[in-house]
Amino acid sequence: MTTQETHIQSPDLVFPAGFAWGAATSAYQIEGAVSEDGRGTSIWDTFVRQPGRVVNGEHADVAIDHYHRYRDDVALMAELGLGAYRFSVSWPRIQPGGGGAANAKGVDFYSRLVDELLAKGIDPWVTLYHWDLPQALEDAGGWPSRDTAERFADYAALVHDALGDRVRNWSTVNEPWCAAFLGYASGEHAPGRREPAASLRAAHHLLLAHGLAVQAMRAQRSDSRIGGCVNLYAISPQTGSEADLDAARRIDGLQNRFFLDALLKGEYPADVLQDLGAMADFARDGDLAVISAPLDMLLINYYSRFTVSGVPGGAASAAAAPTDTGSPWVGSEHVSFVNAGRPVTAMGWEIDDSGLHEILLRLTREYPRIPLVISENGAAFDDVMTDGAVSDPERLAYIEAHLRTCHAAIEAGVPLEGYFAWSLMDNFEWAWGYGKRFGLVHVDYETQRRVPKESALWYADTIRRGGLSGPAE
Ligand code: IFM
Repeated sequence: MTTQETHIQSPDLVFPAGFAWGAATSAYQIEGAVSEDGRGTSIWDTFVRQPGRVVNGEHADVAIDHYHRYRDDVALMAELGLGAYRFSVSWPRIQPGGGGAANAKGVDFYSRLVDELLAKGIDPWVTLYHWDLPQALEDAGGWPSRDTAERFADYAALVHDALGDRVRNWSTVNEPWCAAFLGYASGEHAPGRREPAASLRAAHHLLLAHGLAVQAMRAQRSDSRIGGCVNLYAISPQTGSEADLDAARRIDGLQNRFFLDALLKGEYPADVLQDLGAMADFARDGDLAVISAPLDMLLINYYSRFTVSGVPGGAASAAAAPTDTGSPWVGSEHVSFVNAGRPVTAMGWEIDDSGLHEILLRLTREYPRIPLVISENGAAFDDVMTDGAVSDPERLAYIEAHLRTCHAAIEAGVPLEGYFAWSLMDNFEWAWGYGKRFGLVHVDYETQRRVPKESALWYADTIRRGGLSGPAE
């Protein structure tokens, strides 16, 4: 691998010492080996086999074979100079049937991965749930069932017990919004259900699962740093009209405040509960106290801004628009998503780093102060391999712009402690299959060959220098 070592200069925009420079992945998207070493079936194994669920009927039985290639992958991370690597543990590898004792071989895989990372000086950041619910738990009701939250706490304790001696940084549930509303309202993700009231119960139980897991892990040891992980969007009304402002309030309510207020304030937003009416029957006394137990950090996944209109049928932007299978924004059927004309990624997501700035400042203004980490940020583009190399200036520019924004936010007093690019390597992009490439590292899905893209080399250089060149935003 060639790096740009010869061009190293002191950066103009220096990040604080100790800033975590990382990249992220998740188990189902990269591991493959779905039937090995006692792994059970997850809802994604089931979902991908249902006709029409995933583009081209693709699945992740092999994915990018990380389960077998993890040593090489860690060596690649070390070559890139990553300080931290965020990965998720597959629940059905640890508890194949969703309960009971840990599957020793499943635990052993993550234990070896952690050791390999530590041996290379890379800090392992573990996510406990990135959407691969054991199918047995879905069969018993899935996330709309309260029992799933209790089961999650047992699972979290097993993983934390096995790895807590070597892993300091933990997050519980990745993007509960997606797991609840794409999984149970629009049906775009596993398990593919389209039941609005159930999706709200799922959202609450995912948050409760987070809180119960935090309790269980804290009872085991006090030196773990534990965070919740939310996917936040900047939301703009298309105009200042009352209808558009109300649309923005609704989408901000379900996308951002529902999760932030529960985690950081111990309450659900009153206006959202009012919008939901009779469907807002999911919480029991005491749940919100469990959900809002103090955290060591908040992990934020940021990709884009939504511009919304209160006029139904406005010009919908391809990616942001609810699909024809139902709206993931439960109870917001009078909202339309508007293409604001910004450049878009291959997902059709508008590129807007100012949205990240807005979110970071809003968090420090409207919520109790807590260390923040960007746990995912990145972009899919239609990469082309030419003469064994991938030039991806759009991805590089995307990441650079968002890192500049991170720096500006830190300068403005935001306690931002790390940045994880999504994703380390090209992988299985859920219902989109393999067609959407988010990786810093290109993967040839036929040969499994990994080749760092230009953005990866640039990121490696940035990490080595500890910052960026050029004027602050
Ligand atoms: O690939 C996903 C990831 O699993 C969760 N956050 C968004 C990414 C891009 O869609």
